[in-house]
Amino acid sequence: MFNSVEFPIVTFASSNLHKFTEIKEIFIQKTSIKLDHLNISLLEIQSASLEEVAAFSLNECVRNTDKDLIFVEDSGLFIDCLNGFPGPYSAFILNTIGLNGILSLLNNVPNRKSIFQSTIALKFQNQTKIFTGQVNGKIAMQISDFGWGYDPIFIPDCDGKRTFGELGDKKNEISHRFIAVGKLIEFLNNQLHLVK
Ligand code: ITT
Repeated sequence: MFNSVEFPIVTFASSNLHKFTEIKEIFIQKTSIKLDHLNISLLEIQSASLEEVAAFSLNECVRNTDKDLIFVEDSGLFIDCLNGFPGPYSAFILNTIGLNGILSLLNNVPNRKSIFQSTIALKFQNQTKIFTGQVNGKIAMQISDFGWGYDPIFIPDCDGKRTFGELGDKKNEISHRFIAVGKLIEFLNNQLHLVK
């Protein structure tokens, strides 16, 4: 469909530059599709489902742009002993009680299991396609020095010792986002008849 000089461009709409940087890196590794960034504060509904939040944000975004290929991503940290809280409210909770507040809620709690989820909603030929990625892990006992957002307190099970922040660049090879973006790229490569 596209020749070597005319590659499609897909737009990622988000106010979060860290997310764009990570996604861009994955695109460079896995596809010839170009990634563009639309820096925009997304309208988010209150819902227990990241899929619903992402699909709503995407539709709002599409109404306000003229991009054909556009996606958004909604992430959430689901803590087992808090019945999945903060989940879809992760951004609000980080901005209010912060990482110290989360650790206080887990004071003396032995069950620190949690899941980091990434949910992507893509507009493709007037349809909404959803791609998700999840990583199991646990909440650290203290805040580590590195990383952004929840990275300093989330320890993925596949490492078991270091937080996402302490893993540095390796985070982006194993993260919830890496899994979801991989599924998105596989879909786009197939639909657009591209191979890396
Ligand atoms: P947009 O909605 O504009 O894309 P956002 O920062 O609000 O940006 P989310 O709602 O998806 O993004 O993120 C929920 C919260 O989780 C927010 O506070 C992020 O900083 C944090 N977060 C998301 N992905 C993360 C990751 O990979 N590592 C650490 N924290 C993350």
